[in-house]
Amino acid sequence: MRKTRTTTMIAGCCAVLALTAATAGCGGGSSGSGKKSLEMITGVKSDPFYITMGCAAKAEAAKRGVKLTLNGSAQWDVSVQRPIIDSVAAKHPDALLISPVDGAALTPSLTQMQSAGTKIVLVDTEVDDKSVGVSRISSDNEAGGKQAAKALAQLMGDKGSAIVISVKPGVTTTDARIKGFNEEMKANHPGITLLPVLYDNDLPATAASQIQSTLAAHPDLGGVFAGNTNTAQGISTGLQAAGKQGKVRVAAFDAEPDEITSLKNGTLDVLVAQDPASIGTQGVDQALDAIDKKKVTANIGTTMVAITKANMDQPDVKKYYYKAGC
Ligand code: T6T
Repeated sequence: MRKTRTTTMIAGCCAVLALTAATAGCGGGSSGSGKKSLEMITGVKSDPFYITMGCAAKAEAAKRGVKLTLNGSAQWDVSVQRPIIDSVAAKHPDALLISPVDGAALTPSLTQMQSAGTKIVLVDTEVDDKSVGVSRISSDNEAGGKQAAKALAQLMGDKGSAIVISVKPGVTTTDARIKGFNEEMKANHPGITLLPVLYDNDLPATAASQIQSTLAAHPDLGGVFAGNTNTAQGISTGLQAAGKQGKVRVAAFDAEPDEITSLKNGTLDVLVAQDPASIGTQGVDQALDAIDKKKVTANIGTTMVAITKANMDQPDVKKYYYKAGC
């Protein structure tokens, strides 16, 4: 079923995307009796987005009187996440909340868990096979990419060249951001030339060297879209090393502490912040509803906010800052 969305925009680049989406869906349940066991596997355990999501999920599980065990990969890599899935599968949990690091490679492992009775809830990223998972909870990443393009084009005066640097192909969230960004630029900003997308494997050092080599090849570079936290960190470092901070405009996804610092010092211009806490909280609730054979919501879209220097101190914006710990 299609998501239903309402979008409320505020003028200028301080737009708030209030994307709420929900569709009714039906999900089964496994046991329903006794102490429920929930497991969570996030994309990268040191990533403040996933730390914020995990903290909220733990709090919701405690409030609901269930045990939630947090797991996560050391880096964004299928070969690292797959063994974690397999070790969690061996525990036969009632439910697994997972951010798969690839849209296809991990599907067999998840299908096997689901067939064995574990309820799968996809939080943030998802897999391409729509038969996997009783609920999918994430930002509307395509809309977020579109918002980033609008803000960057405005900052660039709708002219010059821009580049997207992101994680790696096959990450459903960042791929959707790039899609939304490119479609907006192509449809409404013909004065901006898009350079080929670069991928940094979620490594800030790679993004830093990529932005410096891009500047060397394109001295007129006017704008950058950073697809996530680590990419934004690397771009910020690279621009400062090249003495271009504040000269090349940057729109970035996420709002982890280093990005907030870079927004303050003018190296980054706009942050499209997500609501990972809401994703984590709703993930627990959907998992428990599925276990208890209650109705679940198949697709849930959470809100995002565009943060700039102008609005970053507002309380209703600060609540979107990601945490580095619980
Ligand atoms: O942007 C988030 C998340 O939504 C994405 O799927 C992967 O990267 C982050 O965790 C930030 O590093």
